Amino acid sequence: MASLFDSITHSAMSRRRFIQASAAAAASLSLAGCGNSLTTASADKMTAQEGKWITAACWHNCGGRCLNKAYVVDGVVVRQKTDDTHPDSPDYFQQRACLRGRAQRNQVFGADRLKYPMKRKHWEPGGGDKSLRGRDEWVRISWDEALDLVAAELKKAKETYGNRSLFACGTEVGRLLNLYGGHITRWGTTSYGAWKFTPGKIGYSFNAGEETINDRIDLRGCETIILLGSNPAWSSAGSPSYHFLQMKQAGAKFIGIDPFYNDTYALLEADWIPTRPQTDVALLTSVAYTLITEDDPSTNPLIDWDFLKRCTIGFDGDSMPEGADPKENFKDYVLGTYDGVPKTPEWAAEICGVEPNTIRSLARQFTKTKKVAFLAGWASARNQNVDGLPQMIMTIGAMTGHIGKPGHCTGVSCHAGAGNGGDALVSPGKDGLPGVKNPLDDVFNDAHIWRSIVDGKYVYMGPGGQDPGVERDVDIHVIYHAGRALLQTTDGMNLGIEAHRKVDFVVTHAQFLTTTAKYSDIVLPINTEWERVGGFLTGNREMAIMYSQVTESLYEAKSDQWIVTELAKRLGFKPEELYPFDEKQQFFNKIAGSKVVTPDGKDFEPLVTITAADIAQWGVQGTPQQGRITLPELQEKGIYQVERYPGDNYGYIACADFVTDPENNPLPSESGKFEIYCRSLAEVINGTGFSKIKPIPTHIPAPDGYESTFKDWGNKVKGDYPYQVLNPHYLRRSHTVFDNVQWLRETWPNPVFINTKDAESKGIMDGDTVLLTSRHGKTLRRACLTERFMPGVIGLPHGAWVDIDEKTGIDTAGADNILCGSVPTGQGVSGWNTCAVNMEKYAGAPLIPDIEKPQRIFF
Ligand SMILES: Nc1nc2c(c(=O)[nH]1)N[C@H]1C(S)=C(S)[C@@H](COP(=O)(O)OP(=O)(O)OC[C@H]3O[C@@H](n4cnc5c(=O)[nH]c(N)nc54)[C@H](O)[C@@H]3O)O[C@H]1N2
Ligand SMILES: Nc1nc2c(c(=O)[nH]1)N[C@H]1C(S)=C(S)[C@@H](COP(=O)(O)OP(=O)(O)OC[C@H]3O[C@@H](n4cnc5c(=O)[nH]c(N)nc54)[C@H](O)[C@@H]3O)O[C@H]1N2
Ligand code: SF4
Ligand SMILES: [Mo]
Repeated sequence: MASLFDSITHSAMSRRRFIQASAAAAASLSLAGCGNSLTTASADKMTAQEGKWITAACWHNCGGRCLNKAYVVDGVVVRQKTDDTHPDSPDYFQQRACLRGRAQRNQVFGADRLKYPMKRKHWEPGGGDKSLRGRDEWVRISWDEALDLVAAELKKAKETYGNRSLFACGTEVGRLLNLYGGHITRWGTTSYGAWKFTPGKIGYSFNAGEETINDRIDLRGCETIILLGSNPAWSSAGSPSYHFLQMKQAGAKFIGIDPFYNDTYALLEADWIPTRPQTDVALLTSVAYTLITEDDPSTNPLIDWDFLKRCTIGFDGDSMPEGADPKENFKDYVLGTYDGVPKTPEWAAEICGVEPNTIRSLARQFTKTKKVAFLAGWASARNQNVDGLPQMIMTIGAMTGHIGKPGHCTGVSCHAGAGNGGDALVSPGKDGLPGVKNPLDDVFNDAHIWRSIVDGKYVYMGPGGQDPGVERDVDIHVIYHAGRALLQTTDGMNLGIEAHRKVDFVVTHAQFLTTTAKYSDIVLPINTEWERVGGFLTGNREMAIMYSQVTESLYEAKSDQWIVTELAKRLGFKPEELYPFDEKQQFFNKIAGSKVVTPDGKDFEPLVTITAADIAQWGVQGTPQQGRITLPELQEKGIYQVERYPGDNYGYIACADFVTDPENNPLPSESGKFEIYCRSLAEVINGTGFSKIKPIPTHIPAPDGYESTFKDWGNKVKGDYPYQVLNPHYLRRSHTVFDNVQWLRETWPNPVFINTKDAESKGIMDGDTVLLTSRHGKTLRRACLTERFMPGVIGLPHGAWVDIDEKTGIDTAGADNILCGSVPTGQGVSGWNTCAVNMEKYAGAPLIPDIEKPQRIFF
């Protein structure tokens, strides 16, 4: 089989014919179970046949959400298209797919799909030669053998070492292992960084801050939109950039505070304030200094004193909470009244790299006299020691009164909700499955997973990760991956590889030989959403997508639920103990429970009309109901979108109730107000033991931050790792997903972005192979020289599949977490966005472009 796919892959066929051939091969093999009768002629014949358009899932964590339709002929997708369910307009926009989504058929039907269960050649019970994990050969095995082996290993670990020896990640396997007595799992701040826990404490009612900004139609009323670390053009593909363009067309001026002049700023013709990673709190502290020192209520009103008085605590000595030292207020910290260090733009410039005069003019842009939106992405908060950043951002918004009013807001604009705040107007129901509680309370913090496994001890911070840290012993023998790409996407990948080579058994459910699969003993092929019963996807607040099954499961791939059900049987359970009803009934429950906003915008009502005939046709349990759209129509269209227009009932002004009447609408903080001085934040963080912070926002140097690039900060002598690297989320991928898709590899080569001056000083030319070294690991990439990353900052795109050259120990794929170490700070925040590195021209063999690397194809 391998030779068939090799010959297809490496033949001189046109790309279009290759895809058709590869796709047809996949389908014919899956339908026949085996066989190799494919010819390109048969592939061509298929495209001439009649097919039908089916709404196909684009189910990744990609920061967008789009309608993706597949033209299916005999189970093979021969074309794709996107939203044409209604004409496009700025108010009622189409949910248009990005290039990744449009290349989805190239992924699902890729020649590198895992076809059969596989066992590592030198694996034997107990592990065999564990050092071979990640570089062993693979042997095809039957499903029965694979499931028997996995069940036996789980049983052995439980009986010998107890359930605390099982580490697993994935909803379905979690369910199984909970039924089986429990397992250790993970928690983390993932996408949100410091926005995960800080907002709830300082007064924003939503952790993660997603509801802190106004909706897209209101934002068209802004005069100035200040973006801090925000790149919807890359990280919120689909429609958000289109909404930002409407704001620009309505007259908004844009500013981008970022180490990278990204495509969003270019699109919006934003003024660029180049600033170093992890130093935003310092920059914004000096913005506050400028506002305080330049404000004059009669001649130069910059600060909204009324807002500060009504809506905040801790700004000055008069507004401190009871029991707090009045000297610890924010204003006196900024002015240096008691510590003798005024936080002037000159003070900040040394840290953040922004010219003092640029800081002063930035500060003036926040003036209370204009309609300003201050919108931050999450990336700047995915740094070490930035737990105070959301508080600092809120403080600037509060000082200038840009919260809670039309045309004014301050908060998070990121992911699928970029540029469009507010609750979902339409949402699917729940699957109805009863939960299975985990009898164990152990959970590893993301930044600690691999160290916990290697060292045999970890810091337990309570079930919600918010309690004072307590050290616990732990002894992991099994790692089970069935969701997420943990080895690839958590910090400290070299330590992660060590952990994978330590335990007795590693198993992964996978669609391709991903990183977690590669370092496993047993790999179980899973199907994709295109091969399952269907489901819902949500993204921006205005729509929900209902997708359907596109094709049968390819080869021997099965669903996660099928696999854990088979394991449950082998572990002594009845299938219905795990799943009382099947995947189709779960899907139907979501349909029946879907809700849509009522026309007055005040309530929700059922979305879908379901008849007795629908229920009979689906073969499920249910009750007929009246809704907004019939089930067949929803299935046909694949989407329900709420039509919006200026002045409708669906607008959203974040925090408006509180700002209008603070006394009667208290915020969820301790004081009920925005807390510029936040006792609970400091208490929790100082309790974890990872960092020490004050109740007011202050810049705290990070273990892998800018200050760490010096060996002598006072005399400004650079150390062994003089550059900062950051990991922008990249167009080729959704994290790790799509990294293997050839079309996308060809389109986006995944280089390392280096400022031209830095490259010149190291003798690096465009296309040269560059070695990046951090104190945690080494990786190679080809250089792309640019003026769009500020000097001293290197851009290494997030999510490439690690590919270690076992002779040198160097990763050749540009995997970000090879460089980022396992260093939790603050409230267990993963600071994986930035670390300190050295950069040099690589003396070894130059890298070939990713597109020329062989695909990982087996059998
Ligand atoms: N250094 C660094 N690290 C980061 C980041 C960074 O900026 N820098 N960003 C972080 C962020 S914001 C996030 S959200 C995380 C994302 O981290 P992950 O969630 O781990 O990343 P994904 O690549 O989305 O992983 C999804 C995995 O699930 C698999 N999969 C797809 N469908 C199914 C299915 O039906 N069943 C099973 N079992 N598996 C399936 C995919 O093949 C893929 O391997 O990464 C974080 N890591
Ligand atoms: N194509 C693609 N899109 C994605 C994803 C993907 O993997 N690929 N992942 C999705 C997910 S789960 C998430 S969480 C979001 C993440 O989306 P974001 O959190 O917005 O992350 P990024 O896109 O990495 O970075 C956004 C901008 O922040 C800047 N930045 C980085 N660090 C700092 C800093 O310390 N200070 C300042 N001021 N700016 C900084 C970067 O240079 C970049 O311009 O993206 C989502 N969208
Ligand atoms: S933005 Fe996401 S959902 Fe939309 S097409 Fe791209 S990958 Fe798919
Ligand atoms: Mo994320």
